[in-house]
Amino acid sequence: MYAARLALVVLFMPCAFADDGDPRSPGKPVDRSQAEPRGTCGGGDSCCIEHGPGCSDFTCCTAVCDIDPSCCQDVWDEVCVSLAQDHCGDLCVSGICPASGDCCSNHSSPGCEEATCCGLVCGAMDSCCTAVWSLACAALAGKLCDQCDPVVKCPGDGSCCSAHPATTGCDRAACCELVCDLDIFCCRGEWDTVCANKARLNCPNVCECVLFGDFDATAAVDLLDFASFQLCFSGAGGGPLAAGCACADYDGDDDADLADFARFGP
Ligand SMILES: [Ca+2]
Ligand SMILES: [Ca+2]
Ligand SMILES: [Ca+2]
Repeated sequence: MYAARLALVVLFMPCAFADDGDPRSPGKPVDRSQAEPRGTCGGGDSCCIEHGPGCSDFTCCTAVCDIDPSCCQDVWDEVCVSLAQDHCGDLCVSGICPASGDCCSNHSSPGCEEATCCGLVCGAMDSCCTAVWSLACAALAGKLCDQCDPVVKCPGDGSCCSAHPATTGCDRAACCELVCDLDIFCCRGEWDTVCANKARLNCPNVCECVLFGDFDATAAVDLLDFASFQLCFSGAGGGPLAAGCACADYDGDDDADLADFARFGP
């Protein structure tokens, strides 16, 4: 009897495994609609702003995706943000919004005066509503809030080393980014003398060379300068620059690579 029963089990086992390709759960179908969305919860950006699927607060994310699985499968869009505002307690609601201070520029108090913008920024970065409205908060407002002037992407127009109040940003990418990280006004308002001074103090090479590529200060870039550029060339991932090579670094990231060479014109 026992032998007959065993034979029956062996006979039917291949059929039990055959319908499922997953070796971890033989015979047990995987419910993908439940299994996959959870993988996107607990990482990535805040649940309170729009971005790709899933969000950083695991509990909030699973609550929202239980209601609308597309928030974990496709994109975390405005519907998901709205669900998070309704179903995630205080996560996306800051009690101090609105508070005093312009949302688009930094100030020494928490929060800012436009409620929606204040809530969006604090949803993405708590400290904007618990500590001070820092440059990082103002920069976030530039991305998230309609009323803030857009932040000019680097490089912009005009020399990094001198003021040009009519334009924002400056022409050397790495230097432009470095200065705007220190002072978002330089990429939102105007490139004033404060920005130019910050460039002089903080950007390697850019303000040490009067004319890019003119190593011998003849006010012209020629084949003699090209020979100097070759000696200074640090290659991809190279740097820091050797002494006397400031004129070989166009973008101010302390190397002389192909990006710099592309701007070199003897
Ligand atoms: Ca020259
Ligand atoms: Ca460079
Ligand atoms: Ca470089």
